[in-house]
Amino acid sequence: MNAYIEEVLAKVKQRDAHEPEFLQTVEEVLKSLETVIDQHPEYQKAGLLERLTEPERVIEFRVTWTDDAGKVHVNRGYRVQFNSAIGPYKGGLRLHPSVNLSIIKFLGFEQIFKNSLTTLPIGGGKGGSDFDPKGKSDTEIMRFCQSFMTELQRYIGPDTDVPAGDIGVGGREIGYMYGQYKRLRNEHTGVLTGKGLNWGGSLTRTEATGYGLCYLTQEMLKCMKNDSFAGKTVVISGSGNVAIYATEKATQLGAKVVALSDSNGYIHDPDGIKLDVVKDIKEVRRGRIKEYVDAVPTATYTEGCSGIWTIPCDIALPCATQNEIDGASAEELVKNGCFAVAEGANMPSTPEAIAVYQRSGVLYAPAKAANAGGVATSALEMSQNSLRYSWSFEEVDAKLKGIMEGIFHACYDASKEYGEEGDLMAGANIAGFLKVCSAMLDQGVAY
Ligand code: NDP
Ligand code: 2IT
Repeated sequence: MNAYIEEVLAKVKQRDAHEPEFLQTVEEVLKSLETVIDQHPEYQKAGLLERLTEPERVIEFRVTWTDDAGKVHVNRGYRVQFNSAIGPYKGGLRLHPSVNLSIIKFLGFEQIFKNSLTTLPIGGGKGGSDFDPKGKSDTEIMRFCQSFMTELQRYIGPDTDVPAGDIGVGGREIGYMYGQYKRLRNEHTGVLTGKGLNWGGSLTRTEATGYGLCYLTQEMLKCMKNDSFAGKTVVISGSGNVAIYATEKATQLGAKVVALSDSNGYIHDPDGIKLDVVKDIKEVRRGRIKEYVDAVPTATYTEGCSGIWTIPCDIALPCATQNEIDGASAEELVKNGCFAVAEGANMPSTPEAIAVYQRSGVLYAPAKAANAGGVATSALEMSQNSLRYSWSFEEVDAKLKGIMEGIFHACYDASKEYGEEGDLMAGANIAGFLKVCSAMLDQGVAY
């Protein structure tokens, strides 16, 4: 390995030894940059890799809130402002009991390169809390969000840092947080994205990550295999925002989606998922995916998550969470005929799973390229807020499609230019990295 990369990796592993998810993504990205680093000695001179792997700012804070019975709870809140070279920090907020600094740093690090790939002027950040929204009443969610924002508002702003949704944060939570920001700051600005359509939100933002995932996948299938979604069987994990709109677009493009999941188990509907049933369960009633079989008795429900990857499919779209496909699940997918994997979730494939895809010639669209449609549309929401204007659904959708096709080609071209033609993981890392590096070099170092 290149000596500079080796040295930086060793330093990060020593300094952040207790952050396995962060180390996983840093290792993946740095290892794919070997040729670039060899060709650009000026990066080492400017300490670029050391600077890139250390967040500009990490904010950790107490979030105190009261439940409906009057009991006081304390959670931990985070915002990692990772890199502002190309624009204000931008990235989602995750509310899930598993949230810790390692997870927020891995998501923030990925976000730097993803946001760079969108071609829009946004830096990388991420935040969240170990608060568990499951089983909480609306008023408990509201009090938590208000308390979280009471502290977070000190550090964010429309030109500084613009959070959005991620796992556990959708329109309801963004609304409560926005209301509190406005109350405290007396400002109606684009400080959050994913807002409601009546108060500054963008059409297509709700659909954007899932739709964008399918637009990029469709372009990959067309350009690398002269193929398309039409007539394909698709397995999608998760049943949240990304999974639902990936199902909708894949179906519109002629595929049959046969499985969805949540953290308890998965449903298999060989006739094709009825999305109106899923939307009613998940978006209206906030229920569990197993309720699908009550409405569609010909479908089956199985407890446990990883079994979903044993269902035969042509295309797999993991849209739940990190490390949900391990080496063994990847082997299962390949054995059953899967020829393309595109990641809606962030880092859903373990390094062992990625090695299986690469060994088996599976087309692989990595998360930072494939799921960039959400944040790209967030950046379009910021533009509309600055303009005090709003574009139609069709206008935003067309921009999203153009951006996703452009991301595929930027990744493909970079993979070719740096001697790894068709390796979209290397291409995404390289293309994302080069733009951030050039911005960092332009802006100098603080002495
Ligand atoms: P949601 O909260 O809407 O849905 C998350 C889904 O994933 C749920 O079905 C949930 O099941 C499941 N899930 C979450 N954690 C786990 C876990 N530990 N094990 C198994 N299943 C789990 O989130 P999103 O759809 O917004 O996010 C899904 C993924 O997409 C995440 O990786 C996120 O980072 C990524 N992403 C999201 C974007 C967005 O715009 N929202 C943009 C780009 C990426 P359950 O209900 O049981 O928890
Ligand atoms: O992982 C992601 O890109 C997101 N959760 C969306 C971030 C955003 O700012 O829209």
